[in-house]
Amino acid sequence: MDVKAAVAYAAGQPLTIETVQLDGPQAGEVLIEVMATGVCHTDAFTLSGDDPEGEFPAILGHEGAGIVREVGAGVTSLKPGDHVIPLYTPECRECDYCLHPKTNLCQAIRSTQGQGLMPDGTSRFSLNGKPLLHYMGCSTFANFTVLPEIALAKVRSDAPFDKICYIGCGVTTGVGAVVFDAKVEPGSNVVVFGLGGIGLNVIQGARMVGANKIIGVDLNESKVGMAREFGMTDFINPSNTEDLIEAIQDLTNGGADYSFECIGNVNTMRQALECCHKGWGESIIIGVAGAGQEISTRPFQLVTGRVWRGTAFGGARGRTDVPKIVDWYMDGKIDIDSLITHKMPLTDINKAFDLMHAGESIRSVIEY
Ligand code: NAD
Ligand code: AHE
Ligand code: ZN
Repeated sequence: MDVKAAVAYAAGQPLTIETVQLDGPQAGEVLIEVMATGVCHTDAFTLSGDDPEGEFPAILGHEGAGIVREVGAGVTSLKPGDHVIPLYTPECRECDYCLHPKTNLCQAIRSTQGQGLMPDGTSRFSLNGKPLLHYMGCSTFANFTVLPEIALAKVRSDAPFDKICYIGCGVTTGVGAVVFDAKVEPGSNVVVFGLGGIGLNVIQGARMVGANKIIGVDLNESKVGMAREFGMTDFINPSNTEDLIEAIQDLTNGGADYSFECIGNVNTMRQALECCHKGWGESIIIGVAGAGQEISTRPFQLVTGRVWRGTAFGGARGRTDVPKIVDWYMDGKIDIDSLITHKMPLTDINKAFDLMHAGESIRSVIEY
């Protein structure tokens, strides 16, 4: 079938709106109509050329919501009409990773997904007979896409697509990092580096679990108002602060119980570790850093009890946890609406990237 898509032809180039061809679902696969998709910083990261796995031409986008239109042979858990959220971290419930209690990183289809291909090693998308690559197993910058059954969370049908698409990445990553990975205890002091689409969700996750101080760190002061509405108690702009670590230690009686790096900068990753409390503070890396970049610190920081770790998709097991997060939204436990600062049609998708780079948006959502 013909579908509308924003094609990334090469790193550093704007996306091009095209009519491309999409093959139907093969065995174990599902065709969905994408109703809405968010634009995440990771899409911009891959488009910039910094992603070691970034291959072109590809159809980017990994933060969508849609409706099942057709299922391939052997699909049992979904049927046409079901509402779904695509999962870049699938949940097969059978691999060693899914069966291990300490990770959400299902590896059932990870190698082909990283190459921009479906599990059988081919692409469903093409243009003029030449294949186009999938992205993060989702490719939501197209109004129809095909995914494996294990990479779709079935969600309630009364939830609005233009809001719950954000649960496909940013909301789950931020809130989940607090709830599923760090397991932040009530009364903890939390520091959040980066008050963008991820950091604000960390803040609302920290508020939800009853954190004490929630300290935001950002260079862009225009983020402060929204961050306070989401639960930030204190703000530090590093460009006005002589010693950031000392400022955080002063606010937290010696250091953070938990810090979250939501920028993707290896220097702030180091600061996020070193602002943690001696003996027990844990720093969780969420931000994605470019090819070739490395983190460093004095090993003494870890010897003296600080813990450095990371999280993907907030530690959520998608088919199990994403429907619950949709319920949290529908029950008013988390706010998504205020974070969606811009909406636009697919034809304007490059504006979403411009707004993100200018620091003017939290989330832009494309509605098909
Ligand atoms: P964003 O652009 O919305 O937010 C980034 C924020 O960081 C902005 O407010 C910006 O002003 C601030 N910032 C930039 N440089 C800074 C600095 N040196 N010091 C202080 N603040 C600074 O991006 P986002 O969508 O929130 O994504 C954040 C990061 O998380 C990205 O690297 C993205 O790729 C990554 N991410 C990771 C996962 C995961 O599963 N691990 C999921 C989604 C996104
Ligand atoms: N492909 C990159 C890394 C990109 C990355 O870290 N992706 C995160 C999700 S970001 C969502 O916005 C992730 O889930 N990683 C785990 C995984 O298995 O991809 C690289 O460096 O190669
Ligand atoms: Zn993302």
